Amino acid sequence: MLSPEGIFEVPAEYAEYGKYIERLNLDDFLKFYRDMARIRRFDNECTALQRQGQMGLWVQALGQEAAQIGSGYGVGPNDHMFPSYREHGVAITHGIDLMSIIKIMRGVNHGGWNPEETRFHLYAIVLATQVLHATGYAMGVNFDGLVGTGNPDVDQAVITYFGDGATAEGDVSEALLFAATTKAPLVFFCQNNQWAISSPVSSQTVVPLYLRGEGFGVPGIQVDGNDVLACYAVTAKHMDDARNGLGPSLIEALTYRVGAHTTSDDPTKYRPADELEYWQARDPLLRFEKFLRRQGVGDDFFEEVAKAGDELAEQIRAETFAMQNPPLENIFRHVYSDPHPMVAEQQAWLEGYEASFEEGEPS
Ligand SMILES: Cc1ncc(C[n+]2csc(CCOP(=O)(O)OP(=O)(O)O)c2C)c(N)n1
Repeated sequence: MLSPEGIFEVPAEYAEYGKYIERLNLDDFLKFYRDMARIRRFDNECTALQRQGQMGLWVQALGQEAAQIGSGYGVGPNDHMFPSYREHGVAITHGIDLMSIIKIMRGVNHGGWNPEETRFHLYAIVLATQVLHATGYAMGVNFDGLVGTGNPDVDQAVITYFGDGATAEGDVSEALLFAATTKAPLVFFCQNNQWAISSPVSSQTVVPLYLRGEGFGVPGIQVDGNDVLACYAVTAKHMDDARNGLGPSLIEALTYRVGAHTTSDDPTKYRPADELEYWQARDPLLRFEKFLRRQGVGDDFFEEVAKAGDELAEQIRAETFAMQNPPLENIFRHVYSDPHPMVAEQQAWLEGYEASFEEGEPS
C-alpha cells in the first residue's frame, strides 16, 4: 500500500479497507507521524536510562512504530486492549502516561495503570497469557450483550497483541478456539517482528501466521506492519466488524524488531547484518516522512517534531531521576482484595528486616 518512495495506493481488492483511509485528513496523518516519532524518541531515551542504571530492563519497540501507532488508532473509545510487554506505541495512542511504563521497568510498580480508567490492561511478561485474558474478557463482553446492538456508546470489541514467538504457546491456540466457538468480539494482533529473542520465525511456523486461525474458524489477514496507514485501516475495520457481532479475526503485521530483544540481549550474535539493512531501508518513519513530503509537508513540521522529541526526552529524564521509591506496603496491597494472614505475616517480616538497617547491619 505505502511504497518505499512514499506513494500510497489501495489495491482494488482491498477497497473496503481503503474507505477507512479516505476518512482521514492531513491532521490525522501528522498525528500518526508525531506519535511514531515520539515513541521512538521515548524508546531511545529509555535505553539510555537503563544503561545508566535507572531501570532494571528496557524493552524496545524500534521498527514497530507503524504497527503500534496505526493499530492503536484503529481501536475505538469503548474497546479494551490486552498488550504484551512491547506495546508502548499502542499505549500513547490511548493516553497512557509514559512514566507508568518506566515505573514497571524500574520495578517500582506492579502494573502502572488502572484498566478501569484506561482500557489498556497490564503488560504481560509471561508469553501469551494476555491472549487468554483478552479472550475471556471478550467472551464476557458478549455475555453482557455489548456487541452488535448498533449503539456506538454500547458496543465494544477487544484487541490483544502478541509476537510471532508467542504463537507457539498453546495459549494462543486455545484462545483462537474459545474465541471462535463463542463468536467473541476479539481481534488477535500478531506483530511478526521475525524473531523471538534468538529464534527466527521459521522455527515457530511453516505457514504464514495469518493462516493460523483458519482451522479454528478465525479468518486472518496479513498487513504491511511498517505501513502506518495500512495498520490503521485493517485494525479499524476488524475492530468495527468485531463490535458489530461478526466474531473474531487475526491480523498478522509483518514488521521487524530493529533493536535488541531487550537491553539484556545482543542481536549481533545471531542476526545477519544484511537482514537488518533490508528492514532499515523499510523504516516506518522514513516511509511515512516521504509520504507526508509528497502531501506538501515541509521541513518546519519535521523540525518541530524533533524539538518536541528533545523536550520529551528531557522531561522523561528529569522525572526518572526524581523518582522516589513507593511505600513498601504497596507490594502487598493488591495480592488479595481482602486481608490475608500470610500476606500480613510476610509484610511484618519485611518491615522488620528493613527497619533493622536503621539500627545497623541486619543480623
Ligand atoms: C511462557 C514464557 N516462556 C518463555 C518466556 C521467555 N521469553 C520472553 S520474551 C520471549 C520471546 C518472545 O518472542 P515473540 O513472541 O516473538 O515476541 P517479541 O519479544 O519478539 O515481541 C521469550 C521466549 C516467557 N516470558 N514466557
